[in-house]
Amino acid sequence: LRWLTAGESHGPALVATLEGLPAGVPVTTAMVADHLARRRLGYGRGARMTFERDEVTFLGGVRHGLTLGSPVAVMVGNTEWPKWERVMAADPVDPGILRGLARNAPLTRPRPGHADLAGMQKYGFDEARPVLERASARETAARVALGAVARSYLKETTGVEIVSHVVELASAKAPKGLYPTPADVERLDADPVRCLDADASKAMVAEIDQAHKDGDTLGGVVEILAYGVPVGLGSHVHWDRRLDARLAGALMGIQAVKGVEVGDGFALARVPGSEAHDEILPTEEGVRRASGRSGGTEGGLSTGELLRVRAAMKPIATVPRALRTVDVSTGEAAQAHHQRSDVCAVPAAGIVAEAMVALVLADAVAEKFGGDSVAETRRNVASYLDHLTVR
Ligand code: EPS
Repeated sequence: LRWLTAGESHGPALVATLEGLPAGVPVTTAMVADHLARRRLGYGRGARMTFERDEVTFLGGVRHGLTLGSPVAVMVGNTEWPKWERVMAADPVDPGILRGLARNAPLTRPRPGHADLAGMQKYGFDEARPVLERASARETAARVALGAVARSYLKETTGVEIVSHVVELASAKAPKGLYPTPADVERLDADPVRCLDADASKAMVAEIDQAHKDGDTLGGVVEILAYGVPVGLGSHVHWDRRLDARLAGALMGIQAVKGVEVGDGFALARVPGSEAHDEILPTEEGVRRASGRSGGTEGGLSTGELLRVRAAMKPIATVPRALRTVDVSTGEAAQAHHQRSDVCAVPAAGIVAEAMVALVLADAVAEKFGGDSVAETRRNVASYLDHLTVR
């Protein structure tokens, strides 16, 4: 599969294309809108989440609810666009008009932790607007739109289902070993922080309330679980084919993510080998692992066990209690610019992470099983599973 997104945070729309899916994948506007709505949930998001809507339009690749095998193109409109149509116009605008617009004031006080400063230096801008427009996590709406398509493909061809939950938010933690299943998704989405444990959820909400009062922002950790992943996605034969490497790269590519773990990740580095691996047992259902420490990958291959990955998101860089910076127009010490911001976007990051995992798994499924129609892919999956040398 190949996929790309384009679009700025306050531009007219985000667009995304996905190439390489077979024909016959069920896809509807409503399906994508549902996932986009899930991404907007979560306690601690800023004002924009309440008044902006994500408007979904398929521009290609889908007919009467099914993919055609041609590239899928989807557009997510920014309903905020009318307020920005001159500031973000594609065509030149009279500088006199631009000067009079408060929204167009040059952003010369880059935020520590954001792409602002390094982006200005790299691309040769003297203010941060041209950088932050694309660095913004608004772009994740486009990924979630494609993720919705990828998960439908996964479900149809392999039965894979993806769930995410918030396991840490600042210092509040969900109990260890809590693995929500697809049956828990409704409950998770109804929770303000997408955490299944009621006490932990309350503690997380309290953290956000406190940070809000303090003019601060918070990060956290999300865990993504993929059920029904067949054995043998990815490969041990080359570094860039390893499924865990592909998942880590995809999750690290989410704005503000600073750490990724597969399975028990860093904790495995602290225990002896006898406590780090998942022993292999003969069972009535065939060979199974006795535990899930590896997170469902060994040697860069999926094992057929529960796939489990985590992503750690740092606190949002737009801190209301602004951090120290330099005004690049004067070279003087200053406070970073701040307009409005989310206190915490960790619950939304979980939805984005689901989309990234879906896209990586869809890519690995397409590579392993091929097929130009869903029916053909299914036959290939069934034949492979029927002929496994070890079961
Ligand atoms: C974002 C900053 C905020 C968020 C935005 C991501 O936007 P604004 O600066 O316009 O208030 O609302 O997220 C979205 C719009 C979205 O749909 O997720 C940032 O700097 O990353």
